[in-house]
Amino acid sequence: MDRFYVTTPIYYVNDVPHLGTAYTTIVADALARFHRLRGSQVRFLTGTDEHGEKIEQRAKELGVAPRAFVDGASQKFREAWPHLSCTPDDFIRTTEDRHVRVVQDLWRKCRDAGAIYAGTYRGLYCVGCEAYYTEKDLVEHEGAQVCPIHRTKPQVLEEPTYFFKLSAFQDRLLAFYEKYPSFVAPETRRNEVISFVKGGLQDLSVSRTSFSWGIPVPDDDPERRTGLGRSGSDKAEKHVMYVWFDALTNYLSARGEETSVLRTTFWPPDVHLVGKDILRFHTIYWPAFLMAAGFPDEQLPKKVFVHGWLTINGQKMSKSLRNVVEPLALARELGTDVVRFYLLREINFGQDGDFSHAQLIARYNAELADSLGNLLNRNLGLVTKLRADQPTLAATAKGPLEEKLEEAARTALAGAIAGFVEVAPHKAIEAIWGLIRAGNKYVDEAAPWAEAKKGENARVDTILATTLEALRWISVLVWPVMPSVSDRMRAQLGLPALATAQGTDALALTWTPDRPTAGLTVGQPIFPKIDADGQARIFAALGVTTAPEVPAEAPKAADKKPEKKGRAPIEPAKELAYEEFARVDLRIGTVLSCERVPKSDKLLKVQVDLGEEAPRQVVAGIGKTFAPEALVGKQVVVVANLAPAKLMGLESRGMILAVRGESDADLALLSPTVARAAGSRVS
Ligand code: ME8
Repeated sequence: MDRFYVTTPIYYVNDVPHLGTAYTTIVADALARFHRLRGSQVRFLTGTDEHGEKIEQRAKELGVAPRAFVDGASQKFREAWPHLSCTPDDFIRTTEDRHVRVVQDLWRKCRDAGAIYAGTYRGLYCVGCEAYYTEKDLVEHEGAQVCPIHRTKPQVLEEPTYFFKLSAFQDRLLAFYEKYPSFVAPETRRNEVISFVKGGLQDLSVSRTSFSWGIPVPDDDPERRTGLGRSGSDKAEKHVMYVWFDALTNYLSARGEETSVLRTTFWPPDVHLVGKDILRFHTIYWPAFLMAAGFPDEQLPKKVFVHGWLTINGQKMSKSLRNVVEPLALARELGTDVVRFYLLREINFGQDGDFSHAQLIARYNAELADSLGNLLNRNLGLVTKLRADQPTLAATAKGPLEEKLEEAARTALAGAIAGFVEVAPHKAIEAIWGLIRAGNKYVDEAAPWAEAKKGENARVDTILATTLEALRWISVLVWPVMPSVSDRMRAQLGLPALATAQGTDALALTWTPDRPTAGLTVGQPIFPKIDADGQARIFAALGVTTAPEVPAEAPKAADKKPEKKGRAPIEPAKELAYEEFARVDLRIGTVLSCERVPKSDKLLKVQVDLGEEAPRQVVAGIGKTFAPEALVGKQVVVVANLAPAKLMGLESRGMILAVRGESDADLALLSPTVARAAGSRVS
């Protein structure tokens, strides 16, 4: 039987669960649910990282003993995740005995293999990152050299330490990345890691003596230490482990004791999900520790999937902004599943993404209320209206429309499976929504109300049964992302809630459009539309200001240039449903050649490569700003499905997007910030 072991980072308890940590946990939960749905044996692990200087400092600030502090703080994480429908199989704490034992055992194995030696560390340390830095890692900020993440000056450390011989693993790590190309994903992160390792690895300080809140280094007999090389008093120092040696081992210690079944079943991990901030720890240190302890390559974790960074309404997450997108408050206002859906849908997993309240409401209305909710309510309504008196609805009068919908269902199923397997939940959702869109289109085209008028009852039954079948499939497909929505849909469809069972693949769906009507209930719409008042209420409850918040770097009001007189306020355009926007085919084009249109000072005839067989000719009114030769080789954004038009007798097939300044002679072109293949979709 297949098994699947997925992990999140274990979160530092000096913070509370927030949108960033919720994001990784929700993705892990959706993956775990997908694999459970397929009947695999699944282990989903999360937990808390409770040792280290940062935590010790935080407890001190609060005036409590570290132990009492971590107990309370860890509990907040444990309690938060079920409120987001995240159901980990285990929650590990690094202060638990089961963990401490395994970490010390791993240390002994590394030490006995000669990979740990005693010495003195002289260098820089950022407590915020719990990471060592060299001068060249730092960045300039307000005249000082600071940590690139926390913008604080690192500590200068000089203390006796045990080193891990990371430098000795450089070649084996490179060979490992070569042999297992999928170990680091996405590809760009893999390249980043390889080039970092190729640049040379320094031995890593893996113990600290200047604080005590950590796992004691085992067998740390001062008399046995050699090479610590400082005064006799140092020999009495107690070494605790570097917090990352301790923390990374959680993935191993959660497997339990030698005798535990988990131990054999759930190793190696299938996917470690991590944010890009902790890429190196997971892709360099972690496999190196395991290698040192004697793990063969095939027993190392299979994949570290590195995701991007979330911003909030376009701004970096900060403590004050976090309150506004406190995940549990969002879930209370909008529903847990809506928050899960939005995060998984909106962000291309792996890339940076933005959490925007306005976009959340827009997606909710377009994709949940208008698409999924509409398909369900409309069809149950039609059954009640047209054929409630029938005990069963059977698809006996099938035609090409039914075939098309069945095909769309199969495509959605395959796409959803592929998306989850490749750790791309956004692709899985896109595939599922392909079926939802097809379902709505099908009902419009098949028009059961018109068939009913004609007395074509066999057609009416066929249409209703076919749509109900599509809804049944959808209720299964959405479960990993929206488990409660799936339950509610199924209750209205007269189907039992999904129960996962090991060895039973609930995604082995068969298309059987043949349904009893008993049990079908038109319930409350599961996604009532949110109108402007509703949005205002939600925003008020969450403390979201509708006006964009002033970014920290923005000039203060007094420094601002006075507004130009007579400048009209920006009129908000009429709201556009996402579905409508999605019909605009925006593509990246590369300008191959360009010339002026005779007798026009404004028009340019541009040949653009859109990744098609032949270049497209676009006639663009940008000639007052740009000389033709200046555009060759530039990448632009093209509306590719604009109906062809004739301008001064020349055919134009598309439109190049530009932003107007003061006049037609002051245009700016839109262009990707990094080169993209011609024809890439803009979305
Ligand atoms: O690093 N966007 O814990 P941590 C996306 N204890 N994800 C975010 C995010 C954001 N703005 N902010 C946080 C630690 N995350 C260590 C891990 S593992 C052996 C030890 C998520 O509490 C993301 O997954 O700082 C990131 O890697 C993690 O939270 C960091 O959590």
